[in-house]
Amino acid sequence: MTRKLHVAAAQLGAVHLADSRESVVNRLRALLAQAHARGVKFVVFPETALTTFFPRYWFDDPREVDDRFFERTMPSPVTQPLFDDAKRYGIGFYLGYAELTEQEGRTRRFNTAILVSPAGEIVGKYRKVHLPGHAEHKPQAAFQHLEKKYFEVGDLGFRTWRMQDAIMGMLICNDRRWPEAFRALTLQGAELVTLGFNTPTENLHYPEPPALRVHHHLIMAQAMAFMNATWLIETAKCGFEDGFRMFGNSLIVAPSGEIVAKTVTEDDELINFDADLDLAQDLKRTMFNYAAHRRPEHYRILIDRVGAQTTPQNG
Ligand code: ING
Repeated sequence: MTRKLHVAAAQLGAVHLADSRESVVNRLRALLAQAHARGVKFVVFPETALTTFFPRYWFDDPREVDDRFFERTMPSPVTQPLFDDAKRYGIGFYLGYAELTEQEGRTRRFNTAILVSPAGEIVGKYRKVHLPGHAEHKPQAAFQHLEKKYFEVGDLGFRTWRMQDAIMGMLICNDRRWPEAFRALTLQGAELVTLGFNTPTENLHYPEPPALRVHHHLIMAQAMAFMNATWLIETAKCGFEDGFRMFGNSLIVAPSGEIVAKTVTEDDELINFDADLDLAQDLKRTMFNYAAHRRPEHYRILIDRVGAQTTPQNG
């Protein structure tokens, strides 16, 4: 008997600076209702789903950032209705948000995602490890990418949880550019990797063709799913947020590396697929049988070296 899980990516279109959390939660609830109507049982929402992608802005007053964009409790009164709906529908979900917490006697800020069970309980938490961008103000740039300013590197590592008869792992956005992240999860048995993203259409560092950025997103998702023999759901928040465009292309990718569903708009859009969680069995038994084929004794450099150092054998 195959294990099936009807999954969905619930993509969000633009969330503007002026948009209230209530208005965003209502949009998330509408997507959840759509998912329920289609018989979906697990939904992945985007990264920082409750607010505009605020790392694109420099704010002089850190208190303003904390008050406008971070969540001190989850669920909160404004997000509780989403949890209640999911519980009523019996749907599990992944939700990305900016987390502010008092930990070890100081205020900590993370780019966070949680897994919430169909019973409405928070089963797992992940804090983004790979923070892209910069910490200093770039006044000449068309926009900022201040994740290194507003967030700390995640302190929870890469972990998996059993939920809805699947072993699930969580990542966030830039993590999808680092193979180490997927390997860390699938070495723990992950068979469904979930990832929300907010990816600018333009590259703030140099004039990279926007189509090339989407191409990179598509090839990474297919490659990471296949090379780790895992299902992969990647959900965008996208569209023009106060004029700053981010691309969509939310995806559901099978362990074969095949894209089985992709969004076609930069708006609120639901894509879904009834996933066979045992589809990867042959791959895990043969081609990507880690225990049979991996040679960690030759991977030491992956741990010992951070940046590239040119060290040819012949000097
Ligand atoms: N966004 C982007 C991402 O990794 C980025 C940042 C884009 C970095 C393109 C490098 C190149 O998709 C987030 N939020 O990580």
